[in-house]
Amino acid sequence: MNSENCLKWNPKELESKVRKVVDGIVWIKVVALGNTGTGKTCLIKHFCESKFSNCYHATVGVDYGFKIQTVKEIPLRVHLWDFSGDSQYYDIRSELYSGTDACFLVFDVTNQASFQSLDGWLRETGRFGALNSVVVVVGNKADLRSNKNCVSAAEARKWASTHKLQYFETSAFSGDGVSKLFEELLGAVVSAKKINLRPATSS
Ligand SMILES: Nc1nc2c(ncn2[C@@H]2O[C@H](COP(=O)(O)OP(=O)(O)OP(=O)(O)O)[C@@H](O)[C@H]2O)c(=O)[nH]1
Ligand SMILES: [Mg+2]
Repeated sequence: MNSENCLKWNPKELESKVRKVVDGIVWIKVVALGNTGTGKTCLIKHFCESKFSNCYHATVGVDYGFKIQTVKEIPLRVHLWDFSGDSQYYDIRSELYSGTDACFLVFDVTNQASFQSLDGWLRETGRFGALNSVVVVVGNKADLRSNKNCVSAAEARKWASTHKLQYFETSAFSGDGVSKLFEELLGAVVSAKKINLRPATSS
């Protein structure tokens, strides 16, 4: 900063400008659940950074990501809690559900066991009070649908509708369906919480 800019720089004015921006941002907590290896981390990485990795590094306990996303003209600071699907981390997960605004339950369309586990994940969601949040079901790895013994979209949709949940199909590999998933999930949170554009506060 040169001396001329330095003279123009007013800390109070700057603070008030920053406060206006920060005050206008609504914090949303989103939790990813589902068996190990279903692609939760990859989906979050794709949403936050538009990246995909073929390497599998199992999440240890919990991971975290965030992204500022504007939904229905409202800037949201989306906090993504990426829970490990491993049962050994149940105690850790149980401590971290509070304040959840939305959950997405992920299964791998090529893995029947991960689909059958959805009942258990839904029960866990209910046990920790997160059923009051927006919950959706995600069939991930749709790019591998040509594999044998896949869970059909019809079967998955039926399970979701039995539980009054919306169903999405995604591929974290190709990115198909990922934006739609997060747009609709966050849109539902905005509607459910009746979030409106906050008027800018005066300094
Ligand atoms: N082909 C394909 N592979 C995927 C997709 N999503 C994830 N994978 C792969 O599946 C493996 C597991 O993905 P992760 O995102 O780490 O799985 P996770 O659900 O976070 O697993 P945990 O952290 O153990 O609970 C990795 O090797 C990914 O590259 C996808 O949509 N298509
Ligand atoms: Mg993970």
